[in-house]
Amino acid sequence: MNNYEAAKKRYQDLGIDTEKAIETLKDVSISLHCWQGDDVRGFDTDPNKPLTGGIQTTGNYPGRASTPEELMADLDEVMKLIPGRPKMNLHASYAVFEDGDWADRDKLEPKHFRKWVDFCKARGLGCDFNPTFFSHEKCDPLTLSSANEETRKFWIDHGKACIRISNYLAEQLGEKCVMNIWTGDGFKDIPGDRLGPRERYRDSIDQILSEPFDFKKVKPCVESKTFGIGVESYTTGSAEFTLSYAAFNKDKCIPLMDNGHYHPTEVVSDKIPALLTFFDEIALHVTRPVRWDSDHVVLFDDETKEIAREIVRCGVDKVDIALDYFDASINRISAWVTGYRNLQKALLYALLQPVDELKELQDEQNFSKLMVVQEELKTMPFNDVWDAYCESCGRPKDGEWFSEVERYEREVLSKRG
Ligand code: RNT
Ligand code: ZN
Repeated sequence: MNNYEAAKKRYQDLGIDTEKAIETLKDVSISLHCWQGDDVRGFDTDPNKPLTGGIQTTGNYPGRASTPEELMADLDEVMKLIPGRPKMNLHASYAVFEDGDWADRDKLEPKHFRKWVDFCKARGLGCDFNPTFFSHEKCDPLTLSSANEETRKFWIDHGKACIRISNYLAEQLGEKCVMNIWTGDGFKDIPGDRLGPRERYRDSIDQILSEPFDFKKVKPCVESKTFGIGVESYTTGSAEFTLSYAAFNKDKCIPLMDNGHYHPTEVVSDKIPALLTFFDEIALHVTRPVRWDSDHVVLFDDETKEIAREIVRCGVDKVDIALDYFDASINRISAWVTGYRNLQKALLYALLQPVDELKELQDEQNFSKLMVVQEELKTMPFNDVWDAYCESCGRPKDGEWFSEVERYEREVLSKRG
């Protein structure tokens, strides 16, 4: 008996079907965030301008992608090394302007994403989308909640353009497009008016969502946040604001939770079933907040496992899963691959839990056995099932992929200027 057969038997004894877990996971799509490859700079404005909106990348590791071609090549390298069903996740700032056909964000058109559609089509990928409400001269610093009507209109027009682009992506690729509305709108210091910006933000989202779209194909979401660097005192799109917006607009919008966007002892794992009590579908950004919203690479850690357990227990089809982190201090391909594999690992780990038994133990108030069973699951031969999963996806197992990242760094990344 090989290792996998032995592991399969051990899980079978607990009533768990490893083959079924493997097959289920192959069909769970996870959005791969293009912005890990170039430190969230994009291609539509000067790449050396500062990042605004309270997000930060730190580190100066060589090899950052600085053209669409480089970013696409890097994504191909990543996809060789990750099992599962990736979906692209683009920001509007990654528009590709062919023949010098530059357009500002309020004038973006589907054609500026034709290159990405070709890229996705050739690889059988769906694509999610994000309007980019940051790192632009029209951030004053507010966007959708700005008191300047001209500024606000510019950003509303950007949002509407992005609905049209999301529609195009969904139609061209035959897969739903999750379009996430996040702004870094907020203030560094104590505001003089907290309500006004929120009323304007609400009206702006209303206007964006008045652009026609088919809610089965395009899934606009609103992402909340507590604070960002430079935006420490007030965030227009707070948790209560965005959640209320989504709850009052269930026919055209869903809530998005980023697990870096809450107070440090709050956990998103617990919020998943809380929201799914009221919403049919929610979206997630999975990241690793180290003491704050630092956007470190996702690890196979306790909270990631717990998030995955809730996704699996509540229903994988109810959660749109995306990665959202950016580390510029290590090899970016390695950062992408490590986080993607870890989230897959956490989902497989969750699919190998005796869900019904745990629920029964809890309902019978057998908390002693509930603890023992959950603890003993931790030393099951999970690694052998993970290996089998990677193999059946035709992707390298742990221990087999990093040398390829080193080769790519030597031959490709280190040659970039
Ligand atoms: C920022 C939000 C947002 C961004 C991306 C680039 O705090 O998490 O989702 O990270 O849109
Ligand atoms: Zn996010």
